Amino acid sequence: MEDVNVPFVEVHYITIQQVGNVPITKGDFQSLPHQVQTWLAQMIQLCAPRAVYICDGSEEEAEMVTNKLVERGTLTKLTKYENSYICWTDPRDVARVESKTFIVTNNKYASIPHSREGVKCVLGQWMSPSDMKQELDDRLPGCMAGRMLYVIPFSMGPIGSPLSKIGVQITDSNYVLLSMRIMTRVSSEIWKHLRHNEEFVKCLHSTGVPRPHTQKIINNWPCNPEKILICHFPDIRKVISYGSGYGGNSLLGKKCFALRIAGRIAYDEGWLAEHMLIMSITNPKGEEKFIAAAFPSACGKTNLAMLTPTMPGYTVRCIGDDIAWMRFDKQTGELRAINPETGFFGVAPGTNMKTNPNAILTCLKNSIFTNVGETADGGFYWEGLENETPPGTEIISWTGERYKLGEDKTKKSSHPNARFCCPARQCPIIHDRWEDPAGVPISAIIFGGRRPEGVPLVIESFDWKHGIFLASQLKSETTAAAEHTGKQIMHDPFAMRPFVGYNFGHYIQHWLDFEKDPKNKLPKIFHVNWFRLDENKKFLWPGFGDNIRVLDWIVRRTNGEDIAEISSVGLIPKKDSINLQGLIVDWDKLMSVPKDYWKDDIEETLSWLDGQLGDDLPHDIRIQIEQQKQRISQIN
Ligand code: OXD
Ligand code: MN
Repeated sequence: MEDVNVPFVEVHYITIQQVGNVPITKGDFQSLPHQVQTWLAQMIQLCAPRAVYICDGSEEEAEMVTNKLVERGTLTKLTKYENSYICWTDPRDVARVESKTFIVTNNKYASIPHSREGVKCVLGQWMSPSDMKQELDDRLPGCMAGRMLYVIPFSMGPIGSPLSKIGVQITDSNYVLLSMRIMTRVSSEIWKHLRHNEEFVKCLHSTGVPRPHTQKIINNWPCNPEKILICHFPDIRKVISYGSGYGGNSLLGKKCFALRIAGRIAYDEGWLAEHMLIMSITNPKGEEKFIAAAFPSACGKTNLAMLTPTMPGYTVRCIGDDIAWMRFDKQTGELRAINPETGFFGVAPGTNMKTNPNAILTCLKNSIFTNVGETADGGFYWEGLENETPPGTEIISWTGERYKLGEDKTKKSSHPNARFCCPARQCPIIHDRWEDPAGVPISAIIFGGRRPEGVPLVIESFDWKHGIFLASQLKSETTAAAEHTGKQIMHDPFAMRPFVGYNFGHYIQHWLDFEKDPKNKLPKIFHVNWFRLDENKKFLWPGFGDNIRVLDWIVRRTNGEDIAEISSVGLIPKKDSINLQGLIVDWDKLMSVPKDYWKDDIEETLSWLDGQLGDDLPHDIRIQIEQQKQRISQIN
């Protein structure tokens, strides 16, 4: 496809350290790989920054940028910790903006499925190249005027690993640069790994606030909320993001590249890019198993990935908390996974020494906190830290309000989607193989969501196809990670609804197709639900560290133990086959499969999947739905 969004511009080669009339203040433009020079020269002309800074990933660079942001008031040092900073955004820029996120392809149905007439597709949004060109022509020319353009070379996955991919992000936000340094591998080494004409993922990001400003800048956080646009060109491996500085909208290595673009690359190349944590569990006999698990945003992936087991003798280690790139090894048939990221961008509220001590210990240095509260003595604070913070402590909330802890319970210190951003290597339980270029072998894949009603604690799929059906019917209560308001149960198949970069029907078929190669050792697939409520709206399951009990059951199933029985929705644990020592739980309520609930659920699931995917819904999934209907009708 033609490179639609960039009007052809002549590349002015190039006086020393100058592109056109824009000076290069740092780095050697001419030593960059040729394909990078060509793209950069076009983008520099288009965005018209005041100067260009080619990042090398060094500590001096971080120090220089941090000092600048502190001077300007975008970051404030948290004096309680080493090299850590707090940042409050413009309150209009606090979450991923799914409604402004698009996939651009010539063929609409390469991006989104053939939804039935009258149904609004929520599995991706498509825009035509010509419409997107208009949108971008309205935004990009001169969008960095008066600003520095940073060039960030980065690798998703260990630099040089055959499983890794290279990207280059251009941004006019130095907050984004600092965060990218935590979340990805930023280094001038990257240039050496880009061979002659080799493809790289082109990522352009602008906050959309050229100088002189025509709008008031709030909290020293430049953004242009009315004009936010996040667009993906999977055919040409490119992302353009405009108007937002926040998380998944602006750290383009994460959702844009590692899920939407990489998902499409994976489809083309025969592997998987998934919204999954990766962890290992070692049992008291010393046997270790690796698990990948997909949950919608803000459903506790980070907590699960770093779980502190309540059962003695078990060890959990973390490889990643958000994204897994996985491929079946051609020789051994194992499914091998890497975490392409190097940091955690976790939801802060609710995280504490009880729910996730390892996350707290990870972010005590070299971290950036966004939209959390600050204590008067230079610490971070958010809802959930009440029991670890003395009453009366003075808090400055993310909106700048001062109050004393405990005096007024209506005060909120943090935005519900406030985040910590910290280096994975600082995690006390990071696995010593977390950067293994060959990845780790996955024995089980778990899907889960927040399901207050009807859904048992754990279900094992009957087989691969049924597992993919379990993933296709994934639903969850909405959270604050995106712009949705109010609590509603939303479909989120594979926990990928906001993140898939191509036709969702093709995506499901891609998963199904792995069964066709007999060499592939297919992991077992499970569905879990930590969030079932009783009639008094109390959680039936304690969750957090006690989830090890369910993981233990899952691992024992991967070893073939006879501890499962058939239900109409899948295999569920035989009575008391989960170790519940020391817990009081209502097993029957936790595991029950209420006929009426599931009868409605399967009808609703069919109608939703059929409406969304139309004829793109794979035939195998329709068969699974029919089989489930029959099983449910047979419940007494
Ligand atoms: C995230 C998300 O930030 O899923 O990881 O929203
Ligand atoms: Mn996520």
